[in-house]
Amino acid sequence: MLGIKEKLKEKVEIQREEVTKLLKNYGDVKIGDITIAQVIGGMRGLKVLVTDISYLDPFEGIRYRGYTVDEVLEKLPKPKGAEMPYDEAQFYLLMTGDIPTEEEVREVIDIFKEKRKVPNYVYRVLDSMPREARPDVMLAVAVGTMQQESVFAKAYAENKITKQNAWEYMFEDVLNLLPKIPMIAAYIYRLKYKNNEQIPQNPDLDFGGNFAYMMGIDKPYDDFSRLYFILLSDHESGNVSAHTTHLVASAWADAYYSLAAGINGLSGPLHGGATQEALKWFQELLKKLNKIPTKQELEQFCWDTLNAGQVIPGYGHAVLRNKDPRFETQLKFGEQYLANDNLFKLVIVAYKIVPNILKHYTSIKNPWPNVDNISGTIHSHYGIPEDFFSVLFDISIAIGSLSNILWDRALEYPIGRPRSVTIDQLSKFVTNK
Ligand code: CMX
Repeated sequence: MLGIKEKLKEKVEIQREEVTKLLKNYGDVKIGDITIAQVIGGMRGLKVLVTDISYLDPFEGIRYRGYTVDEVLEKLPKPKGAEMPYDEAQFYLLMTGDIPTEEEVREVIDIFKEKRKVPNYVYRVLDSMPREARPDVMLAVAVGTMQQESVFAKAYAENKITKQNAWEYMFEDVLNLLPKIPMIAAYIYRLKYKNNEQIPQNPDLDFGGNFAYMMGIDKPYDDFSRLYFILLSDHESGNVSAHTTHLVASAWADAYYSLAAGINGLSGPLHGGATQEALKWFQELLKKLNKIPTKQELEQFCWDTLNAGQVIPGYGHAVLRNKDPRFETQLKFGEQYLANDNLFKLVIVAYKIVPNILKHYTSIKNPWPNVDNISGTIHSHYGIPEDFFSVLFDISIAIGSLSNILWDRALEYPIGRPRSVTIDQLSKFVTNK
């Protein structure tokens, strides 16, 4: 068996040749045009990034290295007795493009276990932060604090890095950093919400299983953690957090700086915060009626939201034009384990009614529930407070973003630096037409 590093070495050589060929022979081939609406509209729809880690098909949904959500859940190896695959297997898939064998995933699990011990100074920093600090701020601070561990930064300072070997140092940083993220996240959770009563790690457990264990939440939360971290691991590299991580890394910042930036990028209410908004909407509805609403009552609540000039959170998508398989998969989990939860019942009732209203009375392009529609309901079922949701999302994006920046280094992608225009220049462009 080739170890993950050797396998990557082989793949990096092949992909480098491909990129060199494309640049040398076809560098001036046009793949699209830019409109004023796209420039002003957050580059929506513009294909200006390259990544092989995942691809978001507007109709099929996300494909991780070419595999659909269902294929990933079916093909990746699972811990004994578990229903969901190892997150380590998803990491292997995103990194190498291959579904790992049991033996291959075992290597990653062993490496992760060996590297997951968090330096003591990180705990001291976290302990000294105000208890009011948001948990995702604490996570970003912890990751930034560990930057001094960066093998890449040290090698750079010692003039050891070349364009050719840069990815190998990045790889070491990724392997050192990723297994620590759920450990730190669970520590922050217990520090903030459980009176700092910490639960030591369980050396027998995997990435997701150990996270659930350290959080102190019983089965099947271990399986939900594994599932959630896989589903949210990557959604192309254009979303704010993945894009931020990539951009910061493009200036040859190490994995610690880059991921800390990505964690900050996730914090906004329009991105990582949407899970909270969707949960709040369902909670308000339940509180108002104190029961599962009838069709008419739910329709009225939708109208109240729309008439107040607000969007209905948890519906719609900037790219997807069909049902989100990440919603559907969590729905199946909920049907199995949350059937008696009133909020979950509400998610199901709303699924049958809200898309019809949005389709007929707004200009929404995709009326179906998105991934954030349901995640918050499941998190809250397991007692997790709303302001911790973005930390759960951060653990997931660490898997995808770190895989992305490893490949950015391996394929020697240059620093990101788009140009800007002024409004005046745009106006002149139109009058000159
Ligand atoms: N409720 C009501 N109206 C909505 C709507 C919703 N959930 N989603 C879109 N619309 C409206 C838009 O406001 C827009 O109206 P105007 O034409 O009057 O400006 C119109 O429908 C067209 O919007 P769109 O092109 O379909 O959607 P966008 O690409 O502009 O925005 C998104 C996408 C997700 C920001 C938007 O659907 C939204 O605000 N949804 C609610 C918040 C949410 O659930 N966010 C999580 C996104 C999940 C993810 O990114 O993964």
